[in-house]
Amino acid sequence: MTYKFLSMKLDKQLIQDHNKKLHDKHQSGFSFIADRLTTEGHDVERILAKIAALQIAIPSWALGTGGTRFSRFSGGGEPGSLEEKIADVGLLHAINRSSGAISLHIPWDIPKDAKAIKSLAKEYDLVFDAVNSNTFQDQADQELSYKYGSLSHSDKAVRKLAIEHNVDVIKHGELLGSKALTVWLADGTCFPGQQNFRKAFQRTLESLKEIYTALPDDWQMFIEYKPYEPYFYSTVIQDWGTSHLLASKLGKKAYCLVDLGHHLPNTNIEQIVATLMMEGKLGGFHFNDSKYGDDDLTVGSIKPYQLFLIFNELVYGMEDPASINPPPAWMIDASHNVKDPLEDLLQSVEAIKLAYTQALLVNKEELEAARENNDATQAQEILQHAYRTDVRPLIAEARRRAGAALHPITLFRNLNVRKQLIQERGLKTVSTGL
Ligand SMILES: [Mn+2]
Repeated sequence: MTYKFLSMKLDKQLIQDHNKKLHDKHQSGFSFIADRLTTEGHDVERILAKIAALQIAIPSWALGTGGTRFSRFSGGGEPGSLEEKIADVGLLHAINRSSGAISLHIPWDIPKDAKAIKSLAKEYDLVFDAVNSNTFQDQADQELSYKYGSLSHSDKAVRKLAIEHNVDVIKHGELLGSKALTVWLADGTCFPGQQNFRKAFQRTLESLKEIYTALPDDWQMFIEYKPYEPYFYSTVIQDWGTSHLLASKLGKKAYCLVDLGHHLPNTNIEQIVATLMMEGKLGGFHFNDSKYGDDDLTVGSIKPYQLFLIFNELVYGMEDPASINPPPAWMIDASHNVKDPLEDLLQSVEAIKLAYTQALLVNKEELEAARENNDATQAQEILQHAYRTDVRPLIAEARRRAGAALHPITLFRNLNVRKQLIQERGLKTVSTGL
């Protein structure tokens, strides 16, 4: 049985069989929570529809085993081509019906035949999310180096190369139906005095302006920020303020992108989200989790309460009728060094949906009243009442209705997917780009 055949078959038979086995147990759990929420005044059908509608893009680089600065341990059966990466995301989407988009990294995933790749993705019911440029490493045939920066480089010729690369990425994205370019700039310095901060910013702005000019009218540009790494003294776009400054100067198609791992320890990310949405400048979101830095761990594995608080602001921003913020683009941006990447991604999507659903349960009117009365105790009670609700049966029910699996990880394991992938692709594999 080939992998593709297996994936195509999942919808119709294997998932139904899996769901049938779990039906009774699921039904009693779902009835319990549905009754409770109805008693509390929630519209359960409305919540289920919202859960089902939330789609989270999977990046093409998250399907293989990642590594650290020291080592990389291949997990086997990793996708060696763009076609195989699409098949992997297709499988995830068939299992959870929540990962209906793939985000490509250029030049790791340049389609040889864009039309064929687009129709392959369509077979799996996938669309193409934001395309990502890469000026953080030199390509084999590259004459000039990004060692001392790309869009901010002191040499105009290097900046030109980086600009042309980004324009090229937009062209690849257009052929696939993408509508956004994500720019994550690694540019920065390792030592005090190495760079003129102002000049670096201004050069970056000038470079981004040229890229922005090449951006189609119905596209968005997402500007990601990060305080350190790969350079350890400064980065050109170090924080949301710098990202916002650039996005504001560029124009209405430019937005900030928040990556959860790109903050210094204990940063109040939910407050950043609130401010950016208030200004209509939150374009995209990269999910992961961390304990120390940009650890790229499974979403919700370390700080699920923080994720909930962030979603509380996201939901507030999305449901506010006066909001001027467009619907943000959701993507997982994580690395998998220990777990099976596909299992890790299923867990991450689940964690995002849990936090989202819990945020939907927050009683906004009561919370606002508590705030107006400066009642900190009551505000905490309201938030944690939602956070401590076990919403897993709601998410499972939304999946079931969408034709997906009640318990994705169990199904993934019962199908022996990884064993099959290893048989098909080999044990010692390295996913392209990793
Ligand atoms: Mn990111």
